[in-house]
Amino acid sequence: EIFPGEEKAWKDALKSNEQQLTNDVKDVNAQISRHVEFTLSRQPFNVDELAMYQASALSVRDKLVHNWNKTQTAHTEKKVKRVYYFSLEFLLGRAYDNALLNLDIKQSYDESLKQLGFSLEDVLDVERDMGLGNGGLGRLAACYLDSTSTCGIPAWGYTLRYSNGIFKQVLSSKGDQVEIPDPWLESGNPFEVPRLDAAVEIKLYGQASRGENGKAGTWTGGTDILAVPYDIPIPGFRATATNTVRAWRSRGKVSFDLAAFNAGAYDAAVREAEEAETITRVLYPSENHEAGKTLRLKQQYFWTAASLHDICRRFRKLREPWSAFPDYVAVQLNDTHPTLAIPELLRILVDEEGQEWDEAWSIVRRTFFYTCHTLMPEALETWSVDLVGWLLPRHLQIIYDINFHFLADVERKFPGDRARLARMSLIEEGSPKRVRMSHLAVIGSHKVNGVAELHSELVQSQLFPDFVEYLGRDHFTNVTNGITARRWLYQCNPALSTLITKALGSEHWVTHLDELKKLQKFAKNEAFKKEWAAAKQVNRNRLCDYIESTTELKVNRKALIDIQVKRIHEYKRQSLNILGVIYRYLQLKKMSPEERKRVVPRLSVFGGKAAPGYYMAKLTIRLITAVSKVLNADEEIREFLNVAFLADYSVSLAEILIPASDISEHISTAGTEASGTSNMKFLLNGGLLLGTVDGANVELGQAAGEENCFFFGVLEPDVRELRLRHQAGQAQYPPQLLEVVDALRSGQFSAGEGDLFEPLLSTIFNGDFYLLSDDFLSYLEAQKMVDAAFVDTSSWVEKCINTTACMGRFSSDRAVQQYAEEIWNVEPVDISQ
Ligand code: B1N
Repeated sequence: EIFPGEEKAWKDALKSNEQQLTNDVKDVNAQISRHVEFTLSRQPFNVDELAMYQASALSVRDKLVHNWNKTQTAHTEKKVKRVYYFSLEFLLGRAYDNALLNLDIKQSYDESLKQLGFSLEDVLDVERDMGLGNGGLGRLAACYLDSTSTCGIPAWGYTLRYSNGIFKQVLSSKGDQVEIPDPWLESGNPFEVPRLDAAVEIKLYGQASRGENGKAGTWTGGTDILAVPYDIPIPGFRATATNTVRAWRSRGKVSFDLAAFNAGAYDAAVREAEEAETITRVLYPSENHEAGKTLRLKQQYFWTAASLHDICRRFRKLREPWSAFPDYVAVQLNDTHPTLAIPELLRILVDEEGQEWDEAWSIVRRTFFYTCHTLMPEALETWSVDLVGWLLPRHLQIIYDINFHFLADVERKFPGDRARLARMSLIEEGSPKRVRMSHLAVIGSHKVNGVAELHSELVQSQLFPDFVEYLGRDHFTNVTNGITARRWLYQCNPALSTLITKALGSEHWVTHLDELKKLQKFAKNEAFKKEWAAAKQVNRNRLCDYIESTTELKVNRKALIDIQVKRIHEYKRQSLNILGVIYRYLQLKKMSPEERKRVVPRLSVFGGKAAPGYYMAKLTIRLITAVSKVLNADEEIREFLNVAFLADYSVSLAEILIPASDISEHISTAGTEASGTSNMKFLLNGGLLLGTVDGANVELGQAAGEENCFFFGVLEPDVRELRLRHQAGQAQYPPQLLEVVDALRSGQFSAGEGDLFEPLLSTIFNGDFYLLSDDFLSYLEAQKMVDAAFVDTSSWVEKCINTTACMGRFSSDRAVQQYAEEIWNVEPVDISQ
């Protein structure tokens, strides 16, 4: 039975709801005012910008919900295979503008808000970013969900609903990073729907027992915590298909302990509930670095267990045998963070569903897929065996059992190779013993992929060579990352999008990014080039306005805009960039006013957060802000060279920065940046690349043509040798670098405090692990080429057009379709209107 009660009554009522969703301005006015009056319970005189944001966003949500219900009904009726993207981070940014554009109702809302006395632009600006991520890994998850909806692939994102997302970054008067909490839910979130009825209980601690020879074990006692799902709709572009990000919130199971409460111990009564809620209180603010905190492991289990519970409940409704589970379910593990899903699904199958071990293990291995996002040793997760055993006693037994079977099999294939067994074991021997999550993810998955061609090669040769031998090459593959052109061109860059649409004759390119290729034939068209440059100037002005309104800087609007925005990390080498800026400054100081006039003016923009405990990253921010202050105070120089450090880099700020760049810097030490994704965004928006031969830069260069990029630096195969040379004290330091170091040591950039930056400089002279000294000269050389190329405006614009034209491959639509075909075996579904 679909309808309780009278079918006709339901159908008439639903029909009338649907009729109320029209997009004429008059109807939109009515929809918004209904939310003002009934949802917010306010009157027109009492509507401020926040209230207008809430009411109008809720009216947009109504339209999303309508498509959402249709999508879920179609998926259920057609019994389709779904993909579940498990990611501890979803860096969604803002939802409102994106929804307006995807639903093609922005004009109606613009006009409606005008009539109701508001500016849409200001109302859009009220929305807080959903900052549920640190950087590239979390934003990638957001782009992928966008693409699954647009491409009609049935998908769910599973994550945690942190009540505090990534911290807000402000700068102290000295120019140091200060972290401020981000209670983004303070004034509610109109784009989420709580599903209190779908809450599940998650156990921690307790006692476990193994079953007899591979039969069901038990897990009893412990503490039960409630996981409550909050759903966020992810609309496709001009499509009905609307997928879901389901974010779990932890709650105490009983709101307080009645016995303790009656005994007058109020604080004790609420403590347990408080502790439960702590699990989703905050996002861990480090990227590419694992702190190994107990709360983080609790987060990982809480999230994966709740998500699997949900998936299994959905599967049971199909009344299919468990052997069919992988025909309906593909789970993508976004890095090793959700690896506990592997022993958890085994536990469900063996302990709760009575499956035999071998059958259960086979189901698990056909269900999971693992994406590796890094090579950095400090980012590879291991958890102490004692901690896992204390928090998840049954899972530790299961991990040991997996390891037992696994090592026996390795021994069969490579008899007598004890060193190999030790290298491959799921358990790292030592005190304490530790569980290697990446090994568990590799053997518990059907396929393992890296995120760019170079990275996927290194995953096989550096990280998992033993596993390539054991499992075969086919177990490993590459899917180069991608970005959504909806947010990262259509939405963030209206000036350029309008021009592209005009040139190509339609908006078809927004969902078929390969069509940008057709821009090539305009690359020599003078009128088109003029319009292209004008669009860029609109975006440069927007950024300059932003800089002048948020900092004390006065900027030269004709300057070449050079941007490096990403997490602050030694391997990303913001320090190389700022040392290069200092070198440029020192040269400018030596020039006569006449000579200076021949120099291409430069505005260097930095942005990015440092993990709160990462000393060297924070010192790098201090160095950048210190240089900025000196340059801005230097009246002789500042029109030729200025530096801006923009506080609180975020998705929304990226939307202003990315369209404005002339060049952007992606200058990691070769072999350290897995892919990078902002590199793709900058090039898509008609900026050129200044980069090392690393991550996706390699493929971007192949696509755009090397003549349109500025590459420099040592190559990955040479890195090991160079590091050894540094360790042996045989390194050479170029005089240009020493000149910069001397200036820093003189205190010129630190009010006479000559040793302020010494810890940073000393890394260069002690091992220089990230090879700054080896790359400094070629970096300066590349910057010289940039200046030379920029002088020839006409050929510069041509390079930009040709670059944008070649970015089709870097669409996240291509990436998710590749995952769907080559990895998940999931097909797109047509959601009829
Ligand atoms: O993932 C991005 C890549 O484009 C970047 O190159 C890569 O650095 C980034 C632990 C990470 N790798 N690992 C992380 C994030 C949070 C955390 O707690 C590791 N982030 C990346 C998308 O593939």
